[in-house]
Amino acid sequence: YSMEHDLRKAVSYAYTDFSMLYQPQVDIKTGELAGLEALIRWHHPQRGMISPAEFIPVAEKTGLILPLGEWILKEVCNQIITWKTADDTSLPKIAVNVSVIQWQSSDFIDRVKRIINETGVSPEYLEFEITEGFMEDRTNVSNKLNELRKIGIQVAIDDFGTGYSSLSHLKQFPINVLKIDKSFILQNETAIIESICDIAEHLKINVIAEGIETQGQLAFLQSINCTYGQGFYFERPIKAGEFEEKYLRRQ
Ligand code: G
Ligand code: G
Ligand code: MN
Ligand code: NA
Repeated sequence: YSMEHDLRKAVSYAYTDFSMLYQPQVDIKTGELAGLEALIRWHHPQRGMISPAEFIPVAEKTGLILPLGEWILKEVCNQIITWKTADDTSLPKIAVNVSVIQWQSSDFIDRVKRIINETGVSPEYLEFEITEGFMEDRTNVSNKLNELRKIGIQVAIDDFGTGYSSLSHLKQFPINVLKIDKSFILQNETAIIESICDIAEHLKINVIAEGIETQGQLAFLQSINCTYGQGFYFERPIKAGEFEEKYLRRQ
């Protein structure tokens, strides 16, 4: 069995073995829905569900992340349009994970613009989550971020605190959200969490704490006025239909 071979096949067979799940992000003070993160799943015909933690690195190594990443973005854009048609009032923004390999491809912005035009989605519903590695190659980082801002797409730094990022970049670049890596919340690294929240507040960047699993973790985040949260304590990643039933107002 070769994951690369099967992934190539799954991409060439019209992506039918992939699906997107959606995990709510909430306002920590009120518990209100503030956003969603789109997360891919692969249902392998023989091996069952394979985690993106396993297959995304293979997709990145082989370049398959480029067509797969386009499929993901189209899928989310079409989902936004479906949801907006059903309920125009309670749909929050949706965060899409963008691989550093996608980000670094020279036509990344063109691909994004094309998908937005083809689907007709309102770009203000979109947020891109990119890990800190995207700042490592400094060429065009500002240009690309400014292009996204012009289009109206927000940018979040994913897994913040685990990788390369100079604090001066946070001030220099137009970044909307820091997502505190879930390892800090899961291990109750209170000093680190509080420091990241302070930096974000001073720089006027929103912050989301990931990996909230317990009432104790939530209480700590409330006590330091952390604004947004995401984690199994609130909701697991769920199917589009379940999100609709639980969270969207019906007309
Ligand atoms: O959803 P889960 O916790 O299993 O995700 C595991 C890893 O896969 C995380 O690092 C997450 O960012 C990544 N991942 C999940 N969905 C996507 C996606 O749609 N695109 C990319 N590039 N990465 C994803
Ligand atoms: O790397 P990224 O932050 O995109 O990864 C998101 C992943 O984190 C998703 O695959 C999701 O399944 C997982 N996740 C979301 N909430 C929790 C949580 O409360 N605890 C743990 N352990 N994982 C979580
Ligand atoms: Mn993410
Ligand atoms: Na993260």
